[in-house]
Amino acid sequence: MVRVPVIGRRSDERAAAWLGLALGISFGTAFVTGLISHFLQHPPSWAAWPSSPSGFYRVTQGLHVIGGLATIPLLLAKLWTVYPKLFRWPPFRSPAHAAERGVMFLLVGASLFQLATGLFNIAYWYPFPFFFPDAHYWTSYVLVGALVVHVANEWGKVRRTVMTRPEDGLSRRGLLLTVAAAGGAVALTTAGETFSPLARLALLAPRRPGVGPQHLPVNRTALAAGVTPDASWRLTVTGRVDRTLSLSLADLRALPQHTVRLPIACVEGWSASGDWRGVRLRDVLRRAGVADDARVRVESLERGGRYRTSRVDPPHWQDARTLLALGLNGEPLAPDHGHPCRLIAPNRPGVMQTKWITRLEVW
Ligand code: HEM
Ligand SMILES: Nc1nc2c(c(=O)[nH]1)N[C@H]1C(S)=C(S)[C@@H](COP(=O)(O)O)O[C@H]1N2
Ligand SMILES: [Mo]
Repeated sequence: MVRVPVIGRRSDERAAAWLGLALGISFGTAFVTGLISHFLQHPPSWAAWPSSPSGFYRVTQGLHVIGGLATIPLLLAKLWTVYPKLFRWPPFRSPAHAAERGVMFLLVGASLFQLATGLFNIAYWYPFPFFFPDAHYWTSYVLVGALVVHVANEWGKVRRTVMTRPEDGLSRRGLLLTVAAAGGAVALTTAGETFSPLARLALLAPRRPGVGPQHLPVNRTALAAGVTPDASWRLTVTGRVDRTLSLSLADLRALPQHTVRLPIACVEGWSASGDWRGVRLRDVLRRAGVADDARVRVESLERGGRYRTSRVDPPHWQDARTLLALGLNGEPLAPDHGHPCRLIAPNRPGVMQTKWITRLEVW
């Protein structure tokens, strides 16, 4: 018979309890920030998000991705301290024990799945056959459901641990310090993807502020999107309007121009600010004569692609900072940033800052 290694040493249990507490806080934060990201992109039809504070999504999604990455060492350490329990024999002693283990397997599986798919996604590696956001979204409910049951079961142990002094604190402290240092190192070498003072340390970040055409990263280039705008380009405004508009680039340039400093805040956690120059979206919509409660769909020249359109609700199109940008950082917009015309609005995920706009459909 295979002997299971001795487990349940007090120091291991204490380490597992502290790690569990940290993981609970981190997963809770990831769940909340993840849901914010989901509902910013898919608001219910009766709701609209505010456009302020302008950097809100930049912070929540930065926290989501950087916090999630920093959690990987914690999860690995937690599994290391408890793994003999996962393979204990017999697998079930009673129906209650079977249920408890079922929850454990869901919890471990969902945790590994979330951290692994999240990591692959921001690394632009898609080895899985499913659509990442859908799988990641639904698994987060499984994870949090299992987590709530697990915490209810283990809460007594955690409280005892946190409230009492260790008998053999040294080995536990060593493990916890190592894990904290590893998590901190991950955070420090990725946080610069959104927090520019740390940009030079962002060795592990796939995108960095300041790196790219016009000092801004690009996710999808004009070439990749198959977009080649020419002189015949026009912006049309149609739908629930008093007057249909068809504007050339020269027409747009003849309207009042404004400059705003706003970030692109990608769902993948990176973000970078630019000085955008262009026409206020509300100025164009008012010219067409739209109602105050109007909603707008902006449409790109891009033929396919998931992000060729996005919805703009009243709080965003009425905001003076929301531009149809024609320029960036003192130059005309580069093709990769959406020339001739792209949307830039405060508090909005990067995927909704539509590039190469050619049509505004009002309803
Ligand atoms: C290494 C850790 C993680 C990374 C790198 C990561 C990364 C990401 C990314 C890149 C997105 C944006 C998806 C998109 O809209 O294209 C996202 C969304 C999301 N994440 Fe995570 N994540 C991690 C961990 C977690 C965890 C632990 C949870 C749950 C407890 C979670 C829940 C969510 C939810 C609910 C969304 C919204 C999905 C949607 O828009 O439908 N994530 N995550
Ligand atoms: N038409 C179109 N617009 C788009 C995209 C796209 O694929 N197609 N990508 C979006 C994403 S994911 C991001 S993060 C921002 C990036 O803007 P940038 O390339 O100017 O930095 O553009 C958004 N606008
Ligand atoms: Mo993005």
